[in-house]
Amino acid sequence: MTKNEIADVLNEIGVLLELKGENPFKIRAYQSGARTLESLEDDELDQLIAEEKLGGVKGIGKALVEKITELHTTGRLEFFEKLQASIEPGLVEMLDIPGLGAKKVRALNSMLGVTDIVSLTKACAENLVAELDGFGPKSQEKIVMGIKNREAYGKRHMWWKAHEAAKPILQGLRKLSQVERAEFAGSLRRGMETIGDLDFLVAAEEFAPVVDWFVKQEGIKEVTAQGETKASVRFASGLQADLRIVPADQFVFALHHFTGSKDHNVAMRQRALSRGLSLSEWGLVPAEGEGTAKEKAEDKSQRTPADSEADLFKALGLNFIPPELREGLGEIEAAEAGKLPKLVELSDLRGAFHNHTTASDGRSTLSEMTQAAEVLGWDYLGIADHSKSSFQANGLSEERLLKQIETIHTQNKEKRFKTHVFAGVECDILTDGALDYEDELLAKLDYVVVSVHNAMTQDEATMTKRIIRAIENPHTTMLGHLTGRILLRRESYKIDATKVIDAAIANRVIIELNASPWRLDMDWRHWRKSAEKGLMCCINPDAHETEGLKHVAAGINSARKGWLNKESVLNTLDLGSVLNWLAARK
Ligand code: DGT
Ligand code: CA
Ligand code: CA
Ligand code: ZN
Repeated sequence: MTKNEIADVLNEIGVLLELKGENPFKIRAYQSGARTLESLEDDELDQLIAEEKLGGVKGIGKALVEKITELHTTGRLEFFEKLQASIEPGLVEMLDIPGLGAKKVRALNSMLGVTDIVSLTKACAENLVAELDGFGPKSQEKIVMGIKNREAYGKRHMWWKAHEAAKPILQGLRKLSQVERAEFAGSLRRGMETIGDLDFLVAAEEFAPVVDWFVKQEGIKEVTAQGETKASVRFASGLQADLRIVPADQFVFALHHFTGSKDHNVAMRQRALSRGLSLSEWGLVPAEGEGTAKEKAEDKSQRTPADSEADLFKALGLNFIPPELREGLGEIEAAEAGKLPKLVELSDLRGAFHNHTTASDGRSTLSEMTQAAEVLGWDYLGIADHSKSSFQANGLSEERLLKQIETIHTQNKEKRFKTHVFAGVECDILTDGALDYEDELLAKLDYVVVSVHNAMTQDEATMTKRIIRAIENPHTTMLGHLTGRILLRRESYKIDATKVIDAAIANRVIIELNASPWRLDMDWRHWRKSAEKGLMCCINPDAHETEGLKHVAAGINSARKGWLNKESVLNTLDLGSVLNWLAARK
């Protein structure tokens, strides 16, 4: 196990011990042990364990040495497994409700005998939580809302997680000897930020073995439908998946149909009809004449041949429309006029600007992050740790920030990595719109990301004014996560997005597309119009560890859905051009 995976286990042990009402000192030992581990380098940990020197590290006691060593060498920990087994799963599930930490769950359990979300719902309905010490009517209301949201949100899944679950299934399908072609379809293929269910489309010579293979996938809890040409399953994670199998000559039409969206399909069918054609999942055939669309499509002499979706679009007088644009938002008109954008691609990115390190709440060190960026082939990496007011995220004091700037300059000068590091900060926008550091310090940085992290319940006018004031600060380079939303978990703060976007354009401030799969903020629905008005984008992973840098791929999905070409995205520029761009702003 890597140091961060081990730290995850230690943190989880802390939570479980808290649920059990263990001694706070013991709990804190696990939490601080986790933090100490994160601040090490992976090979440093290897070495400390090999030389049996882990006990000498401040913050890691004897009990932790044994547990960390066990996890590091075997990838398992008996103590942890026993602890997990000793706790009611219903209590752990309650931690999912926003605002409920281990301490509160324990209190609800010991004072009201609540053991799961069902009994918690009942206790709230009986007004018992409102009357409880340390809770009250407001927190009861928040819990009730949290449970409701959880049900609504529970029906959808983040694209990143859905994609990770779907990838091996697609690979497996493609390996089956009966399978000629296999693709994702639906919202997964269109790169939506959240996914209702996974859709797989297969062209095969023989269907039954494909269905049989599909319903036996690891983690399936229930096969909800199984037929000759399709199957639907539900995984233990709650994710559902549909499989459809068609003969090879229907594949392109079925792929287009099941990729959707519904609005796009409706508009495409209308376009076909206006040309005397009928478009369906079975094929493109003359609208006139005897028989159903399906029957006509089975007749080779009637159907339009298509080997690829490009052929299908061409048959309707259209340029190829990438799946991300198929939302029924004018893509057909643009394809007809030859005005589709050349969409930005993952391989266009040369770096990214909003990333954290262990200096604040990140879990990888500066050199680990730089090395990971180098492995990705990035020319540059921007470090933007939290500012001092974000104390919960270990935000940097002036002294610590100055020291970090110096470390970065030294690292660049010594050319330890091929990747150049920009010294920045994610500076809190204070409640009145002022920034969290003095101008003199901000001027020492290569760039400044400004973000809202507190007082998120301000009314729309106050929040809008607050953010615009921050945008007008001459040191501000870009605005972080415009709305603060956490997908399927927390709504946006109230904000007049159009006013903020216009202020950003007027002040030549970039708005980031925060590519964290939990955020994807600013939302793709705003980008097309904003970029047309001159807004510049930067696709930022907001990485808190090396793996997080890869999240730019989720940001690329949203950028493409927002019709962005590479000219609108700062981090497609090479190092020299970025330096020029930043210099021109100053
Ligand atoms: P999701 O799963 O809610 O994230 O969204 P999708 O787009 O993946 O929707 P899904 O899985 O229900 O269906 C996949 C595609 O199949 C959908 O985007 C378009 C097509 N489709 C499904 N049902 C209908 C329908 O009733 N009418 C039309 N025009 N298309 C449909
Ligand atoms: Ca779907
Ligand atoms: Ca579906
Ligand atoms: Zn932030």
